[in-house]
Amino acid sequence: MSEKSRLTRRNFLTRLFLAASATALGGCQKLSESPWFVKILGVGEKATRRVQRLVLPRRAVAQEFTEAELSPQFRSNGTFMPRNPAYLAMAEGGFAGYRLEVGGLVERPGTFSLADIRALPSRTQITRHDCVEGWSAIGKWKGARLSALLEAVQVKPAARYVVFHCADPMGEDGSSPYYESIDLEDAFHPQTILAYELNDETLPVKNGAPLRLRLERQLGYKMAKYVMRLEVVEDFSHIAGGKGGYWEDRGYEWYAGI
Ligand SMILES: Nc1nc2c(c(=O)[nH]1)N[C@H]1C(S)=C(S)[C@@H](COP(=O)(O)O)O[C@H]1N2
Ligand SMILES: [Mo]
Repeated sequence: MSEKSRLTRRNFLTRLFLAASATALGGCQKLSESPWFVKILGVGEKATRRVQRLVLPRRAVAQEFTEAELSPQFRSNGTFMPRNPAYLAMAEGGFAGYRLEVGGLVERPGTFSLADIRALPSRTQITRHDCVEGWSAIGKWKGARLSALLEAVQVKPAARYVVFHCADPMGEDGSSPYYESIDLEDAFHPQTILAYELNDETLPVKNGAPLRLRLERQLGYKMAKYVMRLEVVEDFSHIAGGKGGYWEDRGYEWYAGI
């Protein structure tokens, strides 16, 4: 989705909210919590998020499409082959040695093979991916529900975010691995999956093999590819640049709602 249409949608949501606040939502509980009405006028990322969460039901799902609407190809963006010898060796071996590490604020930290992940409750969804660079593609994804994995490891009460650590070193000198983070509300959303299939085939390396995040109500850069480790945290300010993601550390918004 282009910057312009995103802004238009943002304006649309703001207007929709303002209209709703004058009428249907007049008696809403949330409105009686008041002064945030003022914050909406601050039209920052937080305002967008509040408007989106208010206008759309909290658990709203992103639009899903039919097989007929699939893009002929799902392009690759950003890393298409991680410059990481350990990753490349694992890819050579068909990812037999792959283990997803799950740790941080969980009762039962552990590692999961691809077989373990495929054994978790799954979801298949045909959705549109929107990159901030202005291209979109519709793809069919199958993966383990992140909620099922988080239930298996038992998130501790202090937990607020899930951080995804990836195999691809970024930057000229490869010193900054790609990473991302989402809050628990998005982590437990039914369309949030750790995908291992794209268009009915094993996820290709160019799209993040063996496991990548799909999170359908945010922009493409949130959808970490080559996920190696999940870290459940209360706060991400101590990680890398402290802004919650590789691109966030370089100025992108942390909440990239669409
Ligand atoms: N690890 C990792 N994840 C990543 C990226 C990346 O370079 N490395 N690029 C992001 C961006 S900007 C987009 S648009 C999507 C692209 O996913 P695709 O390659 O399957 O099209 O992955 C996102 N996740
Ligand atoms: Mo992107």
